[in-house]
Amino acid sequence: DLYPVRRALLSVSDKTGLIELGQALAARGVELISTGGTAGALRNAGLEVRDVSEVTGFPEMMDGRVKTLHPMVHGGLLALRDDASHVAAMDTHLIAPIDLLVVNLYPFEETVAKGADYETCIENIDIGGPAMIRAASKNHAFVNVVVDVADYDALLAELDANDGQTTYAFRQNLALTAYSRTAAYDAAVSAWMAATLEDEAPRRRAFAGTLAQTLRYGENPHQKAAFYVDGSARPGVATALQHQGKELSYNNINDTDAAFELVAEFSPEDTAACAIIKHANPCGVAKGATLLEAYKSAFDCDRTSAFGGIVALNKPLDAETAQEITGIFTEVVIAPGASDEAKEIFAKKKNLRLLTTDGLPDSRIGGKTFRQVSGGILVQDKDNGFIDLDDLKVVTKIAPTEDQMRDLLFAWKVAKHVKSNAIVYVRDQATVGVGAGQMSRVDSALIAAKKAERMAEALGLAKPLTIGSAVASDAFFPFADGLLEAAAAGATCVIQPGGSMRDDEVIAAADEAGLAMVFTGMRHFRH
Ligand code: 93A
Repeated sequence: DLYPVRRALLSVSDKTGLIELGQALAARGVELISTGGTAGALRNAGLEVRDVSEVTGFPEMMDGRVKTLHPMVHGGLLALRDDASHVAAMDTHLIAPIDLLVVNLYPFEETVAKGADYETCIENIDIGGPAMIRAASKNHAFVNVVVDVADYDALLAELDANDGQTTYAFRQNLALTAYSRTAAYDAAVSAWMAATLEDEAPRRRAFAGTLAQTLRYGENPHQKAAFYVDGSARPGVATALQHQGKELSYNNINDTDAAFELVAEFSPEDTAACAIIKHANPCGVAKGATLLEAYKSAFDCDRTSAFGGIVALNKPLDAETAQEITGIFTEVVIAPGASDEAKEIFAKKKNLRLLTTDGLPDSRIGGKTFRQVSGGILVQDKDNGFIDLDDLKVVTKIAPTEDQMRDLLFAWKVAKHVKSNAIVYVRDQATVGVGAGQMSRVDSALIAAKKAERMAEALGLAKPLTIGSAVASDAFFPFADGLLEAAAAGATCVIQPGGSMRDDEVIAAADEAGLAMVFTGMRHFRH
């Protein structure tokens, strides 16, 4: 299954490493064929190269839209070398076999990420490149196809190990990489068109990502895992810069994402905010006059759970906050920047990962979320739902005070990021109890209150902080029991979507318990 590489076609947009590769191939006696820009670069470096236009007998035309789309190229890539009729066809038409294809495509994803206009994006859809990649991949029995600069060295090593030939297994692996690349490329085009046309339902778009990182393992050590990125330039865990610490794990990436998306609900122009996440749920979220204050308040919500957590900040990490964070074991800190002093403090904690970004994610921005089920993928719009003061409807006899209203809105923003059923108690813009992921809303209310009781004991407080708190429920109370549980824990005001068949009962119970309650008209299930 060894097959020699005698002739190569190189056509690359990203010319990184091209000259070195061209030189290495030429030194191994490989004949080089190339498209305009690539040929020019090779020739400038003193290499001998044939132009594709000479091979095809056609000039590159229509602004380069048609350069390699020709039987002289595709015949050379697709011909079966061991099939008499294919060999006869090559002879008749003077088609020379191409044994190696090196292509990287027009930078479509980067062009979109830069926010280029429609025409520019269209021009950056590569046609000839994917056509050749797919042809060469199909014919991997004989042909090598390299689509990534990172694979140049492996190709040369393979040639050296096999006296100028490659093994079938090697070519097969290249073909897999190549098909993954063209699939991701077309998926990026599809996603861009869907976004451009604002296709309401995500019915027709394709999905794919590009492998960014092979992970040590998945949620558990016996599960293999990897991280794929969609190429968007959005600030977040996929684009963050890691300053120190071990490689992020599968769970770290998932939790860091949850933490950063949550803290991004709070504008840094307003005030500092901090979210601490465990297993994708917040165990403390707070605003504060400073990051330090916000972190301390968030930590005080549930100190037990915060151990080994992920901390997200909405402002650049400063030295004081960094110092405080190192007080307990934390897995990851993500922030839109960090001061040099803060970085120095963290440098002493080898296991702590620090990630910084160029800003916060835009919580109002659209997008899609995906979830795998047996036999399919569920796609939906990202939950970028947002409510304002004006959207709230007071349904009880008493209305919340201004301070209560502020805490209710804070609790609501947090509840959106808590797995359902979510119940969130808040005091002074800091969570004091979070009930997450229970199958019954009553249990979420109860668990959050219990945790607050335990924290009060730990902090040496006379009574739990849920007393006098604002409480949010991510979906309506189907019965009065959940609401009564919150009232028993000491909540004095409630925010919830409303819309239950028994809203009347729930409102009556609230009035009887002396609670102020507002309806949002919007639900934030998160499963
Ligand atoms: O416009 S194309 O889709 N038409 C083609 O026939 C074609 N063949 C190769 N683009 C085409 N390519 C692409 O040109 C390659 O995928 C590569 O990205 C680029 C290299 O062009 P140059 O060698 O002129 O820099």
